[in-house]
Amino acid sequence: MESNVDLKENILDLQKRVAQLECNKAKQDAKVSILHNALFIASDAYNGHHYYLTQHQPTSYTNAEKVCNAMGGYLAEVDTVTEFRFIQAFLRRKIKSSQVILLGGTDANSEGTFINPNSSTQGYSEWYRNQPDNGGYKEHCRSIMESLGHDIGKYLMNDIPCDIVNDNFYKHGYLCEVPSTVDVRQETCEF
Ligand SMILES: [Ca+2]
Ligand SMILES: [Ca+2]
Repeated sequence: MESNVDLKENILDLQKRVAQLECNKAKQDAKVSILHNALFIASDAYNGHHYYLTQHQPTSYTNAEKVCNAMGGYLAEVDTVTEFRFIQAFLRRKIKSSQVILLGGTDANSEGTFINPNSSTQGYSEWYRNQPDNGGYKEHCRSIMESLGHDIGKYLMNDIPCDIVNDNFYKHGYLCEVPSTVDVRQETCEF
């Protein structure tokens, strides 16, 4: 049987270890917060959600979706014209004209009918003239960008390939939508 002295030492030892773990966690949280802020630009709140823009190339719709899911949200889905105006205003301040930002929604199941996977609805769409055009018969994902041609200066939708890659001119990023109640920096821990 352990003496009271041994027990007291054990308790003190455990308290010290807990303090160390708490200190380590605080340091890790600070690092995660710095990295997150370096990768994502947060919008103001809109209708109980925040939007997180990254100009980090997603490589594919599926990968971008996974990152948004890990943050506790999904690729941004436009449900109403008011939401679209909010997103347009946010991107107008944050992206350059050669940047293409992936949104949620594909027409992979039925050509020409874009469905937002989180809401399972078509939501609200505002396409560029002659879009969606399913260019090369392979454009099944929804994006938003500033037009360089007709409708110049607008930020409207265009369908693009889902396995998007940067080229000499266009640089890709994506937009996540996360409920404001979620702490996006804590969502990657699962127990
Ligand atoms: Ca298509
Ligand atoms: Ca297109």
